[in-house]
Amino acid sequence: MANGAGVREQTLVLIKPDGLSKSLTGNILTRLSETKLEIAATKCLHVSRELAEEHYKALRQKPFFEEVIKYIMGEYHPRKKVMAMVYVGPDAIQKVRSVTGATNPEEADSVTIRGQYGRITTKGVYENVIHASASLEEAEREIKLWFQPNEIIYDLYPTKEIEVKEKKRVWAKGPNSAILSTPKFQSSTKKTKA
Ligand code: IDP
Ligand code: MG
Repeated sequence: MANGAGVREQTLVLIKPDGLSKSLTGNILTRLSETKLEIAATKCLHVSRELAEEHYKALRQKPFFEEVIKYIMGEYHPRKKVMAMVYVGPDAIQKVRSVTGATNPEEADSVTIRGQYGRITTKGVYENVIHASASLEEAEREIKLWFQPNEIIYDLYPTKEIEVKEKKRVWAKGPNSAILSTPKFQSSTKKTKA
């Protein structure tokens, strides 16, 4: 559970494909900025079936599971992607959940993000434009699922170093952003005051 006592927490936020397709990114970020929390990581990505099923594995037995998987993969929307973010700060989980609103957009308070922008489709999917972690445990699992340690500006959870031999795609010409994931960058961020 979230501790709700002003303790620093982190939470995963996803702007779902309906939010991106309806060009609501700015509106949603503005609403989230009311929390005064800090963004510690952000990226856009296509969601694979594997990632979608792992993210929603607690819902595997639900009758709407397949629809929710297709929804988060972008199969119902022209912008087949998700914007993933990590928000950090006091009571982050509860603060983001409260501005997000209830799961069912018809039941969500009309001043919340889901109440303002969500809808239920004719197929019965709750298209509620945003995901937010519901507990400390869920936040840890989800942040580790959606982000690598080097993609987050703070060391939120313990890490270890492993040797990997991998083929990597880099820019064909010009400066190489591979420098961003070198240990030098990491150690300089460790010194950053949170
Ligand atoms: P949450 O997103 O508020 O944490 P969860 O129960 O974790 O709610 O459900 C994950 C997502 O699955 C919801 O955001 C919504 O898109 C979808 N969903 C949940 N319950 C239903 C339902 O009863 N019918 C249709 N879709 C649902
Ligand atoms: Mg949930």
